[in-house]
Order: sequence, then structure tokens, then C-alpha cells
Amino acid sequence: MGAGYLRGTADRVKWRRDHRMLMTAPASSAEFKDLPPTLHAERRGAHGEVAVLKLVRAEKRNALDDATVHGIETFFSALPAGIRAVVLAGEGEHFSAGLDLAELSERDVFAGVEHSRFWHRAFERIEFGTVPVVAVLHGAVVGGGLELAAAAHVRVAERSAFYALPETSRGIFVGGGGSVRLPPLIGTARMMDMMLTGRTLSAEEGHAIGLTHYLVANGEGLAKGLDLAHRIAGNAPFTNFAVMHLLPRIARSDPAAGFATEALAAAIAQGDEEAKARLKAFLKKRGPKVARS
Ligand code: 1HE
Repeated sequence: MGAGYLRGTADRVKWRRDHRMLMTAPASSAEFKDLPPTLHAERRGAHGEVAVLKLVRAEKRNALDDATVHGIETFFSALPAGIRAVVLAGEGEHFSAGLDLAELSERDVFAGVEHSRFWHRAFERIEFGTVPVVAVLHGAVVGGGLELAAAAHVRVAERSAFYALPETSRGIFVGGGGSVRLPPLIGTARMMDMMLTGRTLSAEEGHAIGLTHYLVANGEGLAKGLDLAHRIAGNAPFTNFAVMHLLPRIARSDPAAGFATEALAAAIAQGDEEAKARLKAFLKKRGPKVARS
């Protein structure tokens, strides 16, 4: 098993041997030292306010082994100070081929439950973490790769992207939170169709049904993702928090609770010094105007 389950020296040695090829990949900067070699992280922007986390296991199509999922959990659990948005992308021809099928050994039922809960914990750190995440998708975005993308807050797709849920053909079920996160994005009926028929959606189809927010030419995804992340990083932190943590919960709650929570969030946001400064700047003709698209 991978790092999510690493217990002793023997496990660590095996994990290093399994990932030896990747030890030559450019190292993440020192502040991201606990990442496995299947992940690469760096900071961008004048003040390093945006982090880019890349899956760098291209020779296995960025299949998500336990070590990588554990690394994702580690990364999003302890972001260095000053990072205000993250771009999540994949190296090579594909974003991610999903669960590492080579690791899908004979687990008993309870171990299977624990494995799924391990993915849930990791992806929860993305969805309900400290900063918004922009996923940049290209090539295969399938199975657990699509579940990973669904945990992000904004999705950019290059035209090469395609989406599928091949779990059914492997005799398994989604286990990375897909049955919770995908229906609100694309609808339960569409997800059923994808799972039952093994249908693949093109980048254009994914965009048309709201799975992705931006569709760009091949090779332009990272630049678009960075541009969006820098804009997001410039928002007031409380507003980003409210969008990430309150909006989805309000949307799932009954309207009466939703209106009350919204009123509180609105009041807290406008009472914040940051909001006061921004409102004052606009009224003094110094704040940005809303631009036509
Ligand atoms: C893998 C994986 C993987 C590739 N686990 N090793 N996911 C799937 O069912 C998708 C399976 N993968 C594919 O359908 C294709 O690989 C792709 C369409 C993604 C890419 O095709 P291609 O032609 O570019 O690559 P390839 O030749 O198929 O694969 C290259 C190598 O990556 C090869 O290994 P090699 O040692 O022979 O070179 C493949 O075995 C390896 N590889 N995908 C392990 N997924 C929490 S539950 C989530 C449940 C799921 O995610 S189920 C869906 C699993």
C-alpha cells in the first residue's frame, strides 16, 4: 500500500522503490518537502500568492496511487502562509487516469470502505480547505481523476479533455466523492448514463453541461488557470471563505436556514475592514469597474 497507509520502514522502502523513476523529477521547493515524487508544487506571483500543484506521474497517466492521494491531503492540509489560491494540473498528455488500478488489490469490504474514506478526507481538504482551487484539465479526466477535478472550485478545460466514469466496466463504484459532487454539477441522470454506458464526454460536451467553466485551446489551460487564480487571490479572504464554505452549504440547506446564514455572512463580510476599504476605494473612483466580457 502507499503512503496513506505507510506504517514502517519496509513500507517506506517499497514506496521509494516503486517511485524510483520519479525521483529525478524537479523537486518541489523546500516548503513543500513532504510531498511524494508524484506531485510537484511551486509558488507563482509577485508574492507567491498562487501555488501550482501538478500531478507528475505522466508515465502512468497520472493514475492516483495511495501515496499521491496522501500527498494531496498533506498539501492542502498545510499550505504555507501567504498562498491565497491554488492551481491543480497534470503533467503529460492527460490530467489523470483515476485510481491506480495496479493498487486495487484484494481488499476486504471494510478495507475498501476505509480506502474510500481516505480519498474522501483528501478531497475534502480541497473542497473545504483554506483557499479556492482552480483545476486545469486536459486529456483523460476519468474515474477518480474526474472526482478529483470535481472537488475543485473552478474548472478550466483544454479542448483535448475528455471525461468518463469507467468504474462500472472495472466492476467497481466511484469512491472519491463522485456520487456526492458530480450530480450537482451535471445531474444525477447524466452521471447514471456515464456510469451505466461507459459514455465518454468531449471537452465541448463537458463545457456545455456545466462540468467546466472555461474552455480554451490546447496548451493554454495553465495560463488561463493562473490568470483566474491570481484574480481569486486578490479577493477579500472572508469573501473567498464564504463562497467556498457557506455557498454550497446554503445551496443544500432549506431556504429558511439559507436566508438566515446568508444574512449573517453578508453582515460579517461588510463589517470587515477589507470590505470597507474596497467600498471606499470604489466611491473615490479608485476601485475597479465591472468590465464587459
Ligand atoms: C494506469 C492507469 C490506471 C493508465 N491505473 N495504471 N481508470 C481507468 O479505468 C482508466 C484506465 N486508463 C486508460 O483508459 C488509459 O490509460 C488512458 C485513456 C487514461 C490513457 O491511454 P494511453 O494510451 O495514453 O496510455 P496507456 O498506454 O493506456 O497507459 C500508459 C501506462 O499507464 C500503462 O502502464 P505501462 O507500465 O504498461 O506503461 C498503463 O497501465 C498505465 N495506466 N491508467 C494504473 N488507472 C476512488 S475510486 C476511483 C475509481 C476509478 O478511478 S476507476 C477508473 C480507473
